[in-house]
Amino acid sequence: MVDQVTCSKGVNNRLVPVLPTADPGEITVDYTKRHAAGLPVLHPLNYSGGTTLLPAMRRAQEKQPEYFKFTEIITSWGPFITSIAGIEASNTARTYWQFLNGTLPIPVGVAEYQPSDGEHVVAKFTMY
Ligand code: B12
Repeated sequence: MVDQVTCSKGVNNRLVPVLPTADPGEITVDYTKRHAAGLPVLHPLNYSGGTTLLPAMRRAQEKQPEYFKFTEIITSWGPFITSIAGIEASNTARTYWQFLNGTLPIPVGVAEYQPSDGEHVVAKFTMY
């Protein structure tokens, strides 16, 4: 049962519901490697039972919103991360948050990607 539904700004500023997911894994967020444009490193921990990256990110945000914050929109491919730590992707500046396993871009979105135990997922603010 869902007791709280938060909303984020979707395409054309429509509000889209962001449903909490049960039993997420744990991640810690390390901002020490962050450069001027922002480069958080997410350290997934305790991955089990089919948990993907997004529920763990939501859980980290719920626990410490002053430390880790992100926004997402729903697209035809699913949830797309539009900002981390207040740093927003921009179509005009052609910037986005890219997700990598070490140095390799992950092949699917954060809602589908399941890191392995101890994997360092890097969220890198970059250009396309
Ligand atoms: C252009 C593009 C991008 C651009 C979009 C920017 C823009 N304003 O155009 C950028 C470079 C930002 C991008 C990023 C990513 N992308 Co991309 N992208 C595409 C591409 C080539 C075309 C999408 C498009 O324009 N569709 C047409 C428009 C009209 O439809 P739309 O639904 O409105 O398009 C939006 C969504 O597609 C969204 N989007 C783009 N990529 C992704 C990925 C995910 C997971 C989600 C949820 C949304 C999303 O951005 C579009 C513009 O707003 C597709 C491949 C394809 N041919 O479809 C891959 C594709 C969708 N992307 C993919 C991936 C994996 C990613 C990343 C996760 C890569 C990464 N390692 O970080 C990131 C998203 C990270 C995040 N922040 O959540 C995969 C998804 C595979 C899957 N099964 O989930 C695809 C299919 C490419 C591939 N074959 O690997 N992408």
